[in-house]
Amino acid sequence: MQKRYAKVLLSAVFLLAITLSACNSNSGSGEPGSVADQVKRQIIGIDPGAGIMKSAAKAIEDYGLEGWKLVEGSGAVMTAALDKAIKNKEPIIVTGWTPHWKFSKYDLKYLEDPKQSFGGEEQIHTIVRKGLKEDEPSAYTFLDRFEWTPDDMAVVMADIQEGKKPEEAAKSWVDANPDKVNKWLEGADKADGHELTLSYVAWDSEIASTNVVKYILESKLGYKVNALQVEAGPMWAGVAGGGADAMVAAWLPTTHEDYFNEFKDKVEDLGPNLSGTKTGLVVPAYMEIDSIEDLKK
Ligand code: PBE
Repeated sequence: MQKRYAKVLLSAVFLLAITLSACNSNSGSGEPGSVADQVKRQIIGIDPGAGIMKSAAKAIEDYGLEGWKLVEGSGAVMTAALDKAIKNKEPIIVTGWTPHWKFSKYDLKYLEDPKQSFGGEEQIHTIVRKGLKEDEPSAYTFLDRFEWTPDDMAVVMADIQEGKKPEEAAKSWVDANPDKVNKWLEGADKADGHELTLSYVAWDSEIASTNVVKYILESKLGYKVNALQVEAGPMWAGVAGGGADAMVAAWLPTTHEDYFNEFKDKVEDLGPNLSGTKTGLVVPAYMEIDSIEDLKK
């Protein structure tokens, strides 16, 4: 008899719990359960100097997301937060970009951006210091020709994500793609130990590209390369001021628009090294929203 009583009680508690959690997931402005409340009106950002932070702040403005906060951190902190949320099947909104390994590891989607706060199509450009052409013609020739695809970059990023050292991942890709690499190097002489500095930011996409370029400059052209990891502002300022020789991490025309406008007269833009990038707000596919506009609900 007592056992039966306990069973009924348990069922009742269970039912109550289900009912409560169903009420909780009701959506509606400001009610507990709206996406805004579920994510505590937070967008998980990256390093404050990243162009995507400016675009995300603009999105908060453009879409009238009052009370929303863009949380500063880093690329690594952002992917750690994403990983944790997905493991717990929790909602999360992050600043995201393509190419990035997170899209092959997790089922994610970009929120539509009808107001184009994140801009339209863009490319990653190679930017060098003025005078590099005369001072280091071999490096200049290669850097001018260096151009690869999001799929190429994805291979390097995936290797690094799976635990390979960036230098090793770069070497594997270069060894596996001699035709591409040799084309970039045609007519470029060996530079016998000349020193070069590449500036970059620790974004996963740029860790991949910078390591590939460094490896080619060193192993094929004989340079000694210092890969200088800095924030976005110093990355641009370094090339403009001559402290760095080059960088392959300029997202244009939108993401690094401010930096470009500030430094364009002091650098040389060698054009795109990769086309087909995207930036925006990214969520796990299990979240039931599709557009940045849905965040207002
Ligand atoms: N990113 C990756 C950078 C450029 C490369 C999109 C995070 C940014 O400045 O936002």
